[in-house]
Amino acid sequence: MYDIKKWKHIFKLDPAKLISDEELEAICLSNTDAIIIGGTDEVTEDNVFHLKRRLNQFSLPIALEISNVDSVMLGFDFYFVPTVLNSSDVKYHNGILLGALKSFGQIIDFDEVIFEGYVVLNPDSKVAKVTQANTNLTDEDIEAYALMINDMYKLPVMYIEYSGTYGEVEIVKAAANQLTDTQLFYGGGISDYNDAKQMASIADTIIVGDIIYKDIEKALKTVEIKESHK
Ligand code: 1GP
Repeated sequence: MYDIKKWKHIFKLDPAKLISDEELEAICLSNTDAIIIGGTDEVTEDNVFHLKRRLNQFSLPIALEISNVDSVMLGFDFYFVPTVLNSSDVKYHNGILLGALKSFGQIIDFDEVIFEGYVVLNPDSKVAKVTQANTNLTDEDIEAYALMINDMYKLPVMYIEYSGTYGEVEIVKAAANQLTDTQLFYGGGISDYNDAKQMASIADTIIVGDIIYKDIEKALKTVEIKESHK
């Protein structure tokens, strides 16, 4: 069984975006710790299935981050289930989850399910718009969310999500300083090695997404942060 606590670096692939076989192979052989398949919109059973099938030839762990119930399927090593704590719509707290449990509750292997306490912070991102997230948060708000996740909900993962833009270091530090048990994921705007190194020095795990589709070489360089953590 894989130990997600040891993961320092994850590539997140959007099933709605095109990636060549060569690029996919480079991503999978890059020494990243895992692949997440996830996106905000146009995530369908069809495009998740096809991307997963292309990934099956590689031996690294593959997780599905669930954004809608229709695109959930068997065969993943992990299922990451977000709860967006600063969303103003209960659907993104537990509404999608309720639907998923009604459909799959009896067959879920809960050892494969990782509940992620999301805080979405880029107001211009699709995820912020879709979830109607209140992104106007102070360091104190972030600290309180971290306490909520670590000490009250006791979730395994807190995910600071700046999707599409590089985040504020002080905000990420504010979260990191409160967490004693919960693993801190940081994602958003990591576009080169230096960004990756900076966020990897604060968060437990960094998630690299968009740059894969914009500059694959730069994306691959971000994995080198693992060398300094050995
Ligand atoms: C998105 O946190 C991930 O959910 C990664 O963000 O696409 O901006 O790299 P980017």
